[in-house]
Amino acid sequence: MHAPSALRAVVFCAAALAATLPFAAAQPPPPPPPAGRALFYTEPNYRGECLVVEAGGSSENLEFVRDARGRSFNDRISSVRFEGPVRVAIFENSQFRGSFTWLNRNTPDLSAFSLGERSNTNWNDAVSSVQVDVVRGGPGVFTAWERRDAERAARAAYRDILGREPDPAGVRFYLGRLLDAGWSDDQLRDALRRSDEFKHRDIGAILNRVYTEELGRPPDPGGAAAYTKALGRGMTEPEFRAELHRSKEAAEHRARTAVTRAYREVLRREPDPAGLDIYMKAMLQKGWDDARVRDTLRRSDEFRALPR
Ligand SMILES: [Ca+2]
Repeated sequence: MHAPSALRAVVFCAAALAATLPFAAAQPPPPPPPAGRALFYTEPNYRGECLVVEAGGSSENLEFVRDARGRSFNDRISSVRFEGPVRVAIFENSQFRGSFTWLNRNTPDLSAFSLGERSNTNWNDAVSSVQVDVVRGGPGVFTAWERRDAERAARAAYRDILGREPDPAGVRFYLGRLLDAGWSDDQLRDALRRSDEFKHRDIGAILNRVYTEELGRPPDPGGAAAYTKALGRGMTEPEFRAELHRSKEAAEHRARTAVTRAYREVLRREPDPAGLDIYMKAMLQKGWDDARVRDTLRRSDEFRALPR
């Protein structure tokens, strides 16, 4: 039995156990044996019909993958067994769309995993497409978390990726993924980047907020276009902020803001252009900090002449 070429990575358990598929002499030699595979079963505890997906393989629509009796595997998977260093991503819809979750080890009953953050349904009989990844560094992909560390990781990931503190439902959901599915910190962050909230961020508002805070001005058309694209591709707000923060313009904005504040506090006036220029240069080129600017202003004749 030959699998169609688009589904080469997908074979049924029975076929996997059979002798190697015959190859005609003219064909290139078969690829080296894969690093591992995942076995998807239609019943809990690795029973029922079984579908094998080799490491590095995927199936984008289980509707078209049939068991030995000709029934589709779509929305029928109930347990998943691992062989070798692989991890599995399961998706609610075909084409790797809809809710998704990582599985890092044998999963005897998918009904233990809720489908989404605010969903009452679970993953049993819901899987429509799958990916099986090779895991570098061998087995041990399941991360065993201390509860407190997991909570800390979830909060940090929320702040870094979504730019906010997590809500109770979000903490509960992702804490479950870390503790029960053994997600790594990277997998958690990847999942947050794939979340609806992240995908539907108000990119215009992020642009305006970060430009104003880092550069003290609205975005120019060129910068807006470039960063709209980068944010659309998954750049987080903190990553964007860090990038602007490193720019020469941001350093100048910080120095101008610091000198202006020092003038207002010490001399009770706005800086004149010459003074602003001198102290900005001192900060940018000689590494002066705010305190040194203030001290120097306090030693000026102008400060001594101020009424007490
Ligand atoms: Ca489905």
